[in-house]
Amino acid sequence: MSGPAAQTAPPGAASGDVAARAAAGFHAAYGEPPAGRWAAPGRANLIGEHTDYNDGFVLPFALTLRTVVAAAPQPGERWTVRSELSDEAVEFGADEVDEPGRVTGWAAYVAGVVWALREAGYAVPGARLAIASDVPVGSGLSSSAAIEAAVLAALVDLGGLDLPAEKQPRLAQRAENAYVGAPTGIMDQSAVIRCREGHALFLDCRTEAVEHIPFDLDAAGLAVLVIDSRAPHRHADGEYASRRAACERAASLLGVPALRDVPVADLDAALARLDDDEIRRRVRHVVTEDQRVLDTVDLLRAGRVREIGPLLTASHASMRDDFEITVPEIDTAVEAALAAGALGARMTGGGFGGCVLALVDADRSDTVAHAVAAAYADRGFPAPAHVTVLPAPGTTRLD
Ligand code: GAF
Repeated sequence: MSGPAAQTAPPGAASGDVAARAAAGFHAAYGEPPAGRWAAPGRANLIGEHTDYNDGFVLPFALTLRTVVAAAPQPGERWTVRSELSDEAVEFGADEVDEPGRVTGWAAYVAGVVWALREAGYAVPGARLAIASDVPVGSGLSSSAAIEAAVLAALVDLGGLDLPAEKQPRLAQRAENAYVGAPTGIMDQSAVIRCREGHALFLDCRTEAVEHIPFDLDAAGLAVLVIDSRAPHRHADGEYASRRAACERAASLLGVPALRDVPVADLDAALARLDDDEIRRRVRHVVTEDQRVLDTVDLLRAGRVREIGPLLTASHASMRDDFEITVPEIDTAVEAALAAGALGARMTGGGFGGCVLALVDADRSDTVAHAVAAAYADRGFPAPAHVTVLPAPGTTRLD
């Protein structure tokens, strides 16, 4: 991502570089070229936040920022991993993998995938891996799902494992939930694995049915600006888990399997049955957010891309006021983007920091980015970063 004074990078500009870095990292670590390279993108969520673990709807798209894994088989049940994130290689065998908690830090995402494959009964090939990434860590763009997906694709191909792409998100999510210990839903892994270039992924998180919805920004003369708020994640893990617990409690109080089962037409009646105001607001966010996803999909299907702006902005207000997952930096970025002419703007991802996306006329992208930077300077916040993005493909084998 660029700083506020720099030009936004053309989408895809870093892709060749990151693939070359993965190959070079592999060669430097292991003294030979890799057998192949696998790329998985970061993602932005266009709309549908905290709906995935409520069995609801989401509409993410993949980014051109990617994580690339260069890999080759090695004998036995041993895995060696290098990452640009660390000077040290991490090596583990089946014993360490089979005991969640023994491999920690960034390597847990790799070990978690090996563990989840083994738990599902796959004969996972031993492998050497080298990881390079352009997906910023801790910005809410799914850098962890990108590692999981790229490693999974590499191991599936190297081992000739029978695990089609549509079944890979659940397995990668299992690695994240049960091995890494983050109680996330299915959105991020689905997005980074299943997205298509030029499309957003309309995912029903209960059935895992997908529809690839054309999201042609160029044709509409629009751009999506992703602004990294640079806000430190404040208690993000605990707050995420507590939102999830509140939603599950609300579903149980309402006697439904999940909040997805509360139709928006029945929302007022459902809210009247709940005593706790905080729980009521959580429910209102999830139920109205599911409807906003459906409305956004309808507009995109009809080619009315410009008209989704107000839905994005309404989603942000709901996250801010009802789900209470935004922070001052994020709200400042959204307000400044809208004041500078963005058609819609919202936080994307789990919340408590991370990124904002703004739908803008392509020729106003720099103006909006600079307005956000100026608002940050006024408030004394550290300068934000920004990049314009286009919907990119999901996990791919490069060579
Ligand atoms: C994080 C989680 F990983 C997703 O599963 C999803 O819940 C998201 O927050 C909020 O929509 O990215």
